[in-house]
Amino acid sequence: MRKLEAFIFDLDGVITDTAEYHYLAWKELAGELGIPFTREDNERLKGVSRLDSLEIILEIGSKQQAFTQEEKELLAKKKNTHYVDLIKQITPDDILPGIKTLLEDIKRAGIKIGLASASKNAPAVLKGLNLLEEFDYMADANLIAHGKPDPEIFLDVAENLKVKPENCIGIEDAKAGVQAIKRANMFAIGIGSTNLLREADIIYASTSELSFEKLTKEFC
Ligand code: B16
Ligand code: MG
Repeated sequence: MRKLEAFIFDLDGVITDTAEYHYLAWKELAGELGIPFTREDNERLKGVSRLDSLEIILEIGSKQQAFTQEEKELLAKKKNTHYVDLIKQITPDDILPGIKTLLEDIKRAGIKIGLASASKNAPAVLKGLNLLEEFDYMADANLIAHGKPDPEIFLDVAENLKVKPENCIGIEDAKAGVQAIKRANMFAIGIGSTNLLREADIIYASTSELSFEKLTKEFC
C-alpha cells in the first residue's frame, strides 16, 4: 500500500504567480529585437527553462538563426536582470490562495515538503514570499540537466528528501510539469485547465480548491 511521505511543489503558477513578471521582462527584450510577443505567447513559456524560453521567442520572430549561442546567453542574461529587478516587489501577499494553509497542514502532519521549480530564481522568490523555511529540500535548477517533462527534477527532490517517488504528491500548473510528475511515478495534481493538464490524476481550476484533507483522501 502507498504511504504518503512528501508533497513536491512547482513554484511559478502554484505557490505564486510570477508569469506576469516573466512576461514583462520577455516583452521588453522581444520589443528590442523587433519580435511581437503577446500574453498568449507567454503561456508557452510556463515551466520552460530560460534559454528554451528565448528559443521560443526567437522562433516566433523567425530569428533562431540570427544569434550565436554566446549572444543568446547574453540576451537571456539581460532578460533575467530585468526579471530579478521586478521580483524585488514580491511579498507574502503574493502567495496564491490556499497555499499557506496547505503548507502549514502538511508540516503539522509530519509530511515532508519539497520544491521542484525550473527557476534559478526560486530562492529569491521564496524569500520574498517569506516561505524559505517551509521547504525541507529545494532542487537547484542549475544542477538539473533535463528540463520538464523529463522527471529528473522531481526524482532529485524525492531522492534528497529520502522518500520513494510513488509515495509523493506532485503539484504543477504546466503540462510539461504534470508529465514530469507522472514520469517520475508520482501522484499528479494539476492546477489549471482540464484540457491542458489531462494527464494529471486530479485537476483543480485554482489553488484555492486545494486542501490537505482532500488531497490525502484522493491519494489513498
Ligand atoms: P528562471 P516553475 C519556471 O518556473 C517558469 O514557469 C518559467 O516561465 C521560467 O522560464 C522558468 O521557471 C525559468 O525561470 O529564468 O527564473 O530561471 O514553473 O518550474 O516554477
Ligand atoms: Mg509552473
